[in-house]
Amino acid sequence: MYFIKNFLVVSLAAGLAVSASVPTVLKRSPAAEVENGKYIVDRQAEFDNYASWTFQGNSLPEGLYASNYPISDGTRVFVPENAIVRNGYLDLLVNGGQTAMPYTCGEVVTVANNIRYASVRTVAILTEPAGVCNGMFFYESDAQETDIEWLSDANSLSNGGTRRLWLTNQDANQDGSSTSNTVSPPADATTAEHEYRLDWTEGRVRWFVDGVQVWETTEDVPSVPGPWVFNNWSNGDPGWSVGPPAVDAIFRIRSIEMYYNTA
Ligand SMILES: [Ca+2]
Repeated sequence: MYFIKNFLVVSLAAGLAVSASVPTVLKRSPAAEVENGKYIVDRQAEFDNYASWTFQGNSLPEGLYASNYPISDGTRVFVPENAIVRNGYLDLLVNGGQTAMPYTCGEVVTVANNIRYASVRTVAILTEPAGVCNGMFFYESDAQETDIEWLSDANSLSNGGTRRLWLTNQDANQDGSSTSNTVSPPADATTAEHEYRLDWTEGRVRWFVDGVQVWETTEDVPSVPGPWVFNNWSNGDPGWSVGPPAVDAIFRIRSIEMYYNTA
């Protein structure tokens, strides 16, 4: 990637007198193949439905809605005003400089609330300011969840000094432990768009970054239907999100593609 990108820059500089901008070399998952009305992903998963969201204008596209509810522990509240469509992005905002709980946060959820198995690809710029958790995940309950999360504070006790992308299945089998792994994010994850993908199929979850599989597991895989959620939040917990952020902290989503089945 690094080599290719720089080769391209050199080529453009040498070959073109005027270049308005240097195109970024994108690495994205291939689209599903369509066969007999089914969407086939990687020749191993089959889905009936496809949804694609981009963010033009100033309102949320059909199929997504903004959350408006407080978390029961009183630490934070999701407000529609913090799910902002502007400049071609969905900006999920945690306001900077908050001093009193509940901290205001932003979240959108799929109108489809009966998703069971999906390949979801989110192109986004993760949050730079410390003190939030960016989430892209399936959620039915605290025991039926598979997720991708970004903790923007390196000093979160979970991060332990190095910011990482968290990949987790919550404790579906109720043995007292979730199933989790971390990977290094792209080096420019907080300034450039990258694709974060989760493929949830029966008995297996696979995670991808920029079209490359980074992990998979067959442990604690959820099995019930529910919605997909995209959020940005802080509750001040030093063990996880830390925060709240000193300045406005924005999770910027460029697009979402979802191949999915319902149940
Ligand atoms: Ca478990």
